[in-house]
Amino acid sequence: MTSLRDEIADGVGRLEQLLEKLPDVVARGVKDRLEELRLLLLEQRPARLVLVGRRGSGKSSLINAIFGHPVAEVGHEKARTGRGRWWTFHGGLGAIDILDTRGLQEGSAPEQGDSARTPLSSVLKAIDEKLPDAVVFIVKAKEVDAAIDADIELLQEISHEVNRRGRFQIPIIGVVTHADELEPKNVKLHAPEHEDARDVEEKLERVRVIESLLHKRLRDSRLKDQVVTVHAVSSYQSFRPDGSRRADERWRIDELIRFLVLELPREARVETARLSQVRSVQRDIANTLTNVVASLSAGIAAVPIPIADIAPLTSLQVSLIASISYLSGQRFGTKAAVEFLAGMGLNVGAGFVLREATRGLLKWVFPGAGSVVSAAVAYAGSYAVGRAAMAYFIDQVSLEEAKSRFQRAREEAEHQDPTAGDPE
Ligand SMILES: Nc1nc2c(ncn2[C@@H]2O[C@H](COP(=O)(O)OP(=O)(O)O)[C@@H](O)[C@H]2O)c(=O)[nH]1
Ligand SMILES: [Mg+2]
Repeated sequence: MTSLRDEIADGVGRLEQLLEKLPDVVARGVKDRLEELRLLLLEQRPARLVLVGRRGSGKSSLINAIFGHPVAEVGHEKARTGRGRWWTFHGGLGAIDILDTRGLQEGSAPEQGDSARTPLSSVLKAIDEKLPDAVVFIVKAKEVDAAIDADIELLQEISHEVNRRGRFQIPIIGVVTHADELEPKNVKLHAPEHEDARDVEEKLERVRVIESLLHKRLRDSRLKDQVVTVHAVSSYQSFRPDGSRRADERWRIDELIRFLVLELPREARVETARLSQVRSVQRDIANTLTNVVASLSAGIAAVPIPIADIAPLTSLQVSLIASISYLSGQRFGTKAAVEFLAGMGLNVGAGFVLREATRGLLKWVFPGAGSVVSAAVAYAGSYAVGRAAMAYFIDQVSLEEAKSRFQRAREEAEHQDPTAGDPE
């Protein structure tokens, strides 16, 4: 049995073949979009992050804050062996690969010897194995003005080695943790509605000062062109022994995830947006997917192809639905997508068969289409399918509402000609 992913790969492959027949100028734009889609949908992998931060700075807590549930052990561990190797953290919805540099900044020796000669060389070995996507530099709010020179030095070394191997400037994201512990200490940043507004403002001002201090330190280093942002957070969550959450004092983690996902290569975006369960981030990615598929559809239809050849286009739309459902946390290509299609008025069998869905979708999205589908209609159809799927899976509106969003989106999009240049 072929998986839905195989079918998507097959669909993308068939589109590529179709493009072979087209003049280069026409095909180029479409090819770029197809490549983007391939990276987003077919080459998915976990994000690879290097975490640089001292013991107790909040590395494990930050990982848990991103997942929203405990995946990494928080607490007082001794520096132990394993420095300089990749760890995969699995949540219910996805994974992140972390290169732990723990031990490099710390005095205490690891419990067991490391085969590599120096601590840094073990990190370099790990980098040879897999190139990281981004470096996350973690500093406790109250330690920003303490001696972080050595940490920045280490950051420079790691980044230099990554740059040399990958010939790209690895993005660096500075994270100030424990922002909640700044004065006035008892003012809750995660629940400011119960606080005196002046107290909150005073605390926020301190947060901004610390952020710009760290930013300045990084800007003054050789890393200045690689620093994407410095972002203060609180990662604090508390879990009961049974794993249920006792306290959630996370603050500005959503925004951090947004910065992070934007810096990731396309292959790692869907996975990370999915596991984070941050809707705004999922919406961003779903939007990108929808726009790519919509312009791809327009590009394909702009080349007059007979209606019989429109199948790759509808299979693209089914892929879009399945992918948005996956992004939202559903299992890939299962019941949820079928329910959606059925709810939209499509008769799909119990088993999710892409070709069957494709045939149904054809009639639904292009009712009464003549011998060709125009670029504008193709664009609007795909755009509306994406919109409806987003509304249903990410914003969790009813099927009824998703249906009316589909109609509205299609009407909206039909009035824009996707192939037209700028209006005069
Ligand atoms: N108040 C507060 N405590 C935090 C925060 N991040 C981590 N902690 C606490 O700091 C301690 C060390 O955190 P941990 O994640 O184990 O640090 P690691 O050694 O860098 O992995 C733990 O007691 C965490 O609960 C934060 O943002 N705010
Ligand atoms: Mg830890």
